[in-house]
Amino acid sequence: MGVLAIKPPALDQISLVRSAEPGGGSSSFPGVPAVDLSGPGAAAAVVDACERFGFFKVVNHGVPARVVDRLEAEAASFFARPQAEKDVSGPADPLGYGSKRIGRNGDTGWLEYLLLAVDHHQAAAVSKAGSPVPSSSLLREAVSEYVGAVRGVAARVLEAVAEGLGVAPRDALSGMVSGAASDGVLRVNHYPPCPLLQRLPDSCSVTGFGEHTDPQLVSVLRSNGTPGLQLALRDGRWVPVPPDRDAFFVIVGDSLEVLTNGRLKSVRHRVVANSLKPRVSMIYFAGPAPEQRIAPLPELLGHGEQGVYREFTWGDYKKAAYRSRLGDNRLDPFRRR
Ligand code: GA4
Repeated sequence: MGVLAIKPPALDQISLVRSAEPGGGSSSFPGVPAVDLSGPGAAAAVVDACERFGFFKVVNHGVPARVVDRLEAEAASFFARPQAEKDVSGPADPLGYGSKRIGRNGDTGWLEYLLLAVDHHQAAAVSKAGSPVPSSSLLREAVSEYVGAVRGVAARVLEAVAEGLGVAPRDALSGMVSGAASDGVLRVNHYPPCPLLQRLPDSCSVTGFGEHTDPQLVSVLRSNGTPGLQLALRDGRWVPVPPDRDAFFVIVGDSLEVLTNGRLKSVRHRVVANSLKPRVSMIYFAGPAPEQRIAPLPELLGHGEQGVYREFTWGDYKKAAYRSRLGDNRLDPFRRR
């Protein structure tokens, strides 16, 4: 507990984490696989990366840089506004503007964020007073344009997964997240610099966003050039993910694990604070319609074989997720014993 004894008061409530070993800490981690979705062998490469790490990055994705830069710039100007103005869009319960608190059950991190529902009819949240969130129409337009593009990346990734696993039709997975009733969410995170970090020992970091898995099928993350994202390898070791402003990082979520009967596994990941530079990330969470059954695809079950998990609907899983703590293993209660 020596570390906690020197914890500066401004970090009250925010937990510290043991730093990942520099440079990946492991000679057995070859680095984050990069996949060109339009290149030959993309489907096999996607499945291989998802099986080994639950994580990879998409390069040559075809999303114009101006679409990404526009959202990044609009988000930066939102987060630069006075606190009282931002608070009008909060608290995030579950959608809207949030600061330091994550979810409903006491999780905290060194960040502020916007969480927006991005279904096909709206690209925003609505405040308690009934006004659109965010209030800036420029930011709302930037969100719509960005989501329109990144939704396509998620669909192409899921098509590649289906193809790579030999599942038909091609849109067996992508169709779940592209329907009019699908439950897409966009999260825009701002991790301000945390200068207090310099007073902590090197072996220690401040939690930006605590370790967790994502409940949806896949998440598509883009960040600025500031490091902080880390992922847990299958053996439990944490490795830093070098930022790449030009790529999209894909994260396998719990629902895809169930749909593939555990062949692809969701991956624990977290963000640690940076002492000097702000980190901005935007993550699109590809979720299905609330009524969607989440159960193994028939091709992935042997004759008479039962799924590793009991089936559920996305709506039920989401409800259970909101009752959990960030770091909980949300799939465990559904595992057949
Ligand atoms: C993790 C993935 C997404 O960021 C998110 C998060 C959600 C929230 O911030 O409201 C949750 C978390 C996430 C899972 C458990 C619950 C709900 C915070 C939390 C403690 C938007 C999502 O869909 O699930």
